[in-house]
Amino acid sequence: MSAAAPDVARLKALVGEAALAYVPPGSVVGVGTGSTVNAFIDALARAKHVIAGAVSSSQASSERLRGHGIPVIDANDVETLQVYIDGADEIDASGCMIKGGGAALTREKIVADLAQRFVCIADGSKLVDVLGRFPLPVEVIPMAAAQVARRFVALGGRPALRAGVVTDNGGQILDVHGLAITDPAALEAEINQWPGVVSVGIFARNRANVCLLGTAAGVRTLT
Ligand code: ABF
Repeated sequence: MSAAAPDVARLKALVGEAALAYVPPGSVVGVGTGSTVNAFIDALARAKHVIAGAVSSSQASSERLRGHGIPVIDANDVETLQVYIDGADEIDASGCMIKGGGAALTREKIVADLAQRFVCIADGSKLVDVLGRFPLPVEVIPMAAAQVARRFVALGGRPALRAGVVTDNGGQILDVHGLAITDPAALEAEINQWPGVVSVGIFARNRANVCLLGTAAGVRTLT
């Protein structure tokens, strides 16, 4: 009898709770987006008296924070954050990630850039050897979507416009299938130069410093 597949929701709650240990008392916390981050926000709500507020990476996270009575602070009103807590679609052993499944990658990069420490929280299924099994999200200016898609085809990718999605910034998302991202930093730097790209969902230049992985055996910490 194989062991029962771990309940993913329980794993997300586990790492959401574990992330509290990385939040300095009295600090303003950088908060990402997604269902694992939602578990962190819910855990944070039980400790909200020890933080000064949060800088959020999406309207969805802002609404959840406010719903718990946690002040949401404008990114322009802070000079730095001690910690940024966010999920990922994929993460490798060096902390490089693919992010953007939740279409919030641009603001996630903005808030992560403010932080001194990036703590990624994820269930164990997100850990991969090579990034790219998850289709790479790229936020584009709508008028550039077709040209950016052609550039990905030239790289061997299979881009698809994410139907019915307009980001918090008014952009569109291309999801690029079929890439084996063996040099995340180089590919991130290359794609960032393409006209019309707002941001690419490779987090290598600013990768996770710590990763809390939820597994059936408990929380596995990668640094
Ligand atoms: C967010 O976390 C996104 O960048 C990424 O897509 C998402 C992962 O979502 P979940 O935690 O729901 O798997 O930061």
